[in-house]
Amino acid sequence: MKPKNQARGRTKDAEGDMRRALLVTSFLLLFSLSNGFATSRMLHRKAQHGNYLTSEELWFNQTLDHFSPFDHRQFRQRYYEFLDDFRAPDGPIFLKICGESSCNGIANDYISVLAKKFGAAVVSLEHRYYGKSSPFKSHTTENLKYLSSKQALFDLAAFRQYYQESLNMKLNKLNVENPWFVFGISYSGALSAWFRLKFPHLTCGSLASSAVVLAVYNFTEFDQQIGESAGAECKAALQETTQLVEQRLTTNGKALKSLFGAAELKIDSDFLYFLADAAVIAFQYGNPDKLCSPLVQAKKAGEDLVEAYATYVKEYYLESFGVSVQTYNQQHLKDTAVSEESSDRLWWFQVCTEVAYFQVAPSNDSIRSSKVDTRYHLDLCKNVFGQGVYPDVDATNIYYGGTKIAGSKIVFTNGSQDPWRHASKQTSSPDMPSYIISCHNCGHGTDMRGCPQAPLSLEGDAQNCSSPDAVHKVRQQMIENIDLWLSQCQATGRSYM
Ligand SMILES: *[C@@H]1O[C@H](CO)[C@@H](O)[C@H](O)[C@H]1NC(C)=O
Ligand SMILES: *[C@@H]1O[C@H](CO)[C@@H](O)[C@H](O)[C@H]1NC(C)=O
Ligand SMILES: *[C@@H]1O[C@H](CO)[C@@H](O)[C@H](O)[C@H]1NC(C)=O
Ligand SMILES: *[C@@H]1O[C@H](CO)[C@@H](O)[C@H](O)[C@H]1NC(C)=O
Ligand SMILES: CC(=O)N[C@H]1CO[C@H](CO)[C@@H](O)[C@@H]1O
Repeated sequence: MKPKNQARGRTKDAEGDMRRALLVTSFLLLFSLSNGFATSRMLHRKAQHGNYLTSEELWFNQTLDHFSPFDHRQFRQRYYEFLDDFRAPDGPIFLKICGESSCNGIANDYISVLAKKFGAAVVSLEHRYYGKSSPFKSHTTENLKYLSSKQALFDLAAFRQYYQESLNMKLNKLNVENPWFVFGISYSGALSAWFRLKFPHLTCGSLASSAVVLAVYNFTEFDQQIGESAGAECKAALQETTQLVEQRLTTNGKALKSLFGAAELKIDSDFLYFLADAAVIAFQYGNPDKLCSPLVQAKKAGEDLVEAYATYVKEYYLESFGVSVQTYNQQHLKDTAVSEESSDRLWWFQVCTEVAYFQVAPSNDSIRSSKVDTRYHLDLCKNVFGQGVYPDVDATNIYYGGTKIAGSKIVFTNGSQDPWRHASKQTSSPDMPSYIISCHNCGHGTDMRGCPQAPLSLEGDAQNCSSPDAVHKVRQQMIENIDLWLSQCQATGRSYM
């Protein structure tokens, strides 16, 4: 039985989604990245064909507040299903978790290779509030009170039950369960690990790719990793650029902001944060040379570093990568209208309440301006959401365990150049193997997305990673773990209810 209320989805750009998601990410993380991307022309130059396995929207009635015994309100939550490779009736079901951005389909990354290999169905649920899955007509702070990872995990559990039941009806089978496996990258990677932790009876295992499972208040390792990923020469050029920018900001800030196409950023620290993020993205998404080559060259030629950086920011970050400057504008973040650009505000709300990951400048040797500090982030939270909104990272880490997560059957992966990896699980433990993929352009979610990640590599093709072998080796481990855990799940002959 197909759920009702199907509507045809607009075909959108999977790369744009990715960008939207993670950036935000960078401001979160992540990726799968951030905003303004409704207009992300960039990646559109490339043929869009094949970027999604499906973008046909389906709808599910979801409970608004899973933790109230009195409130029975519901909202419509969007999801997708891809059954081309499904080995009916008892093949596995891969739940690919969508994170902090509009989820416009099931992106054609490495999941499609895995689905073929395992004869799996792939389903994907949009995260509450993002994209078309908002319970409210406006995103006032009051209305955001049901936006949390805890509610989102419960959404996934409820959806998983619903989908299994409707599949059983469709296939005319009773009380039998397919083996499920959850996947996610970045914040959704954390959700993937947490889902297995909190609902172990609902999934055979989890892939937690570049999963930011540790809520961090002052995330200084983030900037430090950028320095390491950049290497000595590029790092020095980036630091010199920051110094020059800080000087010019005091003498002629207006002209400086215009040079970067960012005149709308009235708050200096918003501008400095924007400039920091623009550099981050090169390492996070596997294009380090796009930033470092011109900058190091300019330095050697005695050219103006600020000019060289502005060219990178405009041509690569804004134009090609497709980020919109307003992502960094607190005025925009205060906008409570519901639209695709809401992701910025929504992710900041999660940052300001649950996970922080404040990307503050380390006290020594930082790349970013020291003005991007703890106070900047706290002021932003207060300005955008009101007094009293701050991230209780301790509560979050008590709830999930941080890097001491007491889960099982979770694969953690991280990319060597990815600044986010310091919020991921660092070491292997019994039943929770952790792998690092090391190469010059291995970044966020490289195991699932290959490199570089902008433009998108179809099926997560790893041929353009500086060491495709490093990626292949980790993928082989992933496949072995998925295979083992699925078979253990089937062996126990789970039957339903
Ligand atoms: C969701 O709820 C609406 C309103 O109650 C109802 O019309 C619709 O059939 C429900 N959809 C599904 C898939 O159950
Ligand atoms: C974060 O950094 C700020 C500024 O350096 C400091 O005041 C605060 O104590 C730090 N907080 C934590 C939890 O490390
Ligand atoms: C500051 O960073 C520099 C360069 O990495 C290093 O040589 C120096 O020891 C650091 N100083 C402190 C106080 O950590
Ligand atoms: C790898 O890089 C080459 C040269 O830039 C490009 O033509 C090709 O499309 C890239 N392949 C993938 C899978 O991204
Ligand atoms: C920074 C980080 O998370 N690194 C870890 C990635 O995974 C490998 C394999 O477990 C660890 O050795 C690294 O410490």
